Amino acid sequence: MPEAAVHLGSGKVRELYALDEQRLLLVASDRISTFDVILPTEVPDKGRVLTGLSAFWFARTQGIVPNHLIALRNDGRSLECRRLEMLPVEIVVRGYLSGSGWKDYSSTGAVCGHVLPKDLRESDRLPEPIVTPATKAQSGHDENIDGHAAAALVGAERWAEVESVAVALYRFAAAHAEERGIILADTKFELGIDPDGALVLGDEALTPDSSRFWPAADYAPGGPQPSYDKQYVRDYCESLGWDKTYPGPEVPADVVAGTRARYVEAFELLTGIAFDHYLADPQVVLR
Ligand code: Q0Z
Repeated sequence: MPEAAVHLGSGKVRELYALDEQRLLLVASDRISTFDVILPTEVPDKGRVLTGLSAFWFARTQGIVPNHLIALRNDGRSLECRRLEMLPVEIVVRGYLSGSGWKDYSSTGAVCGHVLPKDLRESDRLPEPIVTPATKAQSGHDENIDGHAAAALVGAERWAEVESVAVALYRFAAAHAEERGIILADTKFELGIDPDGALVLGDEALTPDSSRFWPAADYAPGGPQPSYDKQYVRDYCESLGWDKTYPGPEVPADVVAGTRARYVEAFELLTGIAFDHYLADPQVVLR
């Protein structure tokens, strides 16, 4: 008899279980967060969209770097994964200047030690993608560090490998997305080491929760861009004058439906697979 899954921890919108010594189960819920607060209202199938996208990318990037995926469960929201020794840094690759990258550039002209051209605007495309590591701070908010600090944490040789793998993953996914009308502005990877000492891509990959996806048709540098998936929820919450502290507001059905439609649209554009087809047979994303 297989033993029961042991709950190891909760992320904002995901749960982590141990299946045995070597395997984990990552389960994506339908919870949604905005302005770093989990809302009391769920977005139906959001967890399936994220899990399906992660599995899709894992299947297509194996030639760049091996990943932790063992199996996609037929609930469409759970991934069986190999247990890794996770690196103590998050690897963000940025092709555009947004979020904390824009903030740091505005005040210093550089992001994580990458000195950038002088005249960039918010959301501008960068001359080349940059790797901007961050440490997983206790406070919850990640702290950007430079490549030297990252190399000190994981070793110089390993860091060089991480940087080259991360840029290759970003270039592959950004080119794929651009052909489908979506800008991949930036994305966060979490990598780990397997028992043989090999670098392995873990966690979720290239989802709307770990990335900034922008609709290419509306791209207008010089200010912040609307988010592909969460913009309805953000706009609704802003319209309430909510102070962005717990508890967040309930979200009305039309805003939930619009948000769900955006997640589904992102899934369909990026994968080329009808979401109903995924629900009927999740394994389609692996083929
Ligand atoms: C991922 C996280 C979540 C809470 C640990 N393959 C792996 N090996 C070892 N550790 C992890 C992984 Cl993916 C690992 N997290 C992030 C995910 C809920 C925290 F679903 N933590």
